[in-house]
Amino acid sequence: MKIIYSSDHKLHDPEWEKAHEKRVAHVERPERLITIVRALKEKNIGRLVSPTRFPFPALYKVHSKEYVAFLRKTCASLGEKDLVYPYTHSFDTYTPLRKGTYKAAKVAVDCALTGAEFLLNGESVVYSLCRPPGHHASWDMMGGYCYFNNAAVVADYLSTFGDVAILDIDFHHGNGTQDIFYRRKDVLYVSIHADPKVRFPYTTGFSSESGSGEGAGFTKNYPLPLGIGDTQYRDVLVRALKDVTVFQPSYLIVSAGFDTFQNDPIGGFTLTIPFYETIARDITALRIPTLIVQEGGYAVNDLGKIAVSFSKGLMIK
Ligand code: SP5
Ligand code: ZN
Repeated sequence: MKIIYSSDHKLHDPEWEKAHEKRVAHVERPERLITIVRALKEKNIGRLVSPTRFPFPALYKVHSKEYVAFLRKTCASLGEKDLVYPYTHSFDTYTPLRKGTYKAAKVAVDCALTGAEFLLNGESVVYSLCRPPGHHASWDMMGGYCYFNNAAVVADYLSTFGDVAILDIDFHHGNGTQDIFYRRKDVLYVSIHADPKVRFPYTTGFSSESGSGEGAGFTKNYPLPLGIGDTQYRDVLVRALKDVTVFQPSYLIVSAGFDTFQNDPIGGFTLTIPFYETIARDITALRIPTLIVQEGGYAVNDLGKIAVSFSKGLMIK
């Protein structure tokens, strides 16, 4: 299995976030991917491949030119130590800009697109280690630690070759991805996440949101109460995978967040490490060419083991 990775993600280090006007340590740190890559190497899992640089048109299908330019210019104006929360194009106080944020976010998109290119060339499963994550970013808004929506860019790109399903298993609802495809019938969005009444992003991800216009019926939301464990999660996963099967996509993109893990510092489900192998096996059993796009997951001490467990499930023939 090819694993797409660039150390350029380290250019983005949010360091702290604002919580009730106080600075608290940020959980979306470079250590997340560093520890995942170290664990995969130690266990000899997959083959690391560097991303190639893609031209901008694919990005402009999902994000406005004005937004992309805003990110580029704002980051370029910053000094090494600066950390700013912009007043426009941002919907929370968790998603700061540093000097290197724009470059890291662009490379994360390139990681996803490079993975897609391998699918088009006949690979069955590819794992793109994207960071910063993407599924909360919409047309012209950053938020939820996300700047460019890696999964959405790649879904739109692949949709020119056939129908695409996105399965979002991050702990949080992917409001950005949902928004981008809400009116489309050629990209199915299916998400399993924590009840938005009690967890970020709070305003989207309810089961009543199911798409609109031509896209009616092509968005599916499965919000779950806090505390859910492996067994209950699997029941819902099987239902979500049924939705994917019925849609018969040419390509499947998985927005894979590991913040569903029992010890995640900002999560609230109780999934165990071995269960990630089961999730991956259930996904690959569909036999659809699949791109895994890394989203969240903040239990830095366990992320390596989780990624190893998940990857083992991906590689079962
Ligand atoms: C991609 C992804 O998983 N984004 C998650 C965004 C959730 N942000 C809201 C959580 C804010 C909680 N801040 C807690 C600080 C703990 N030190
Ligand atoms: Zn998340």
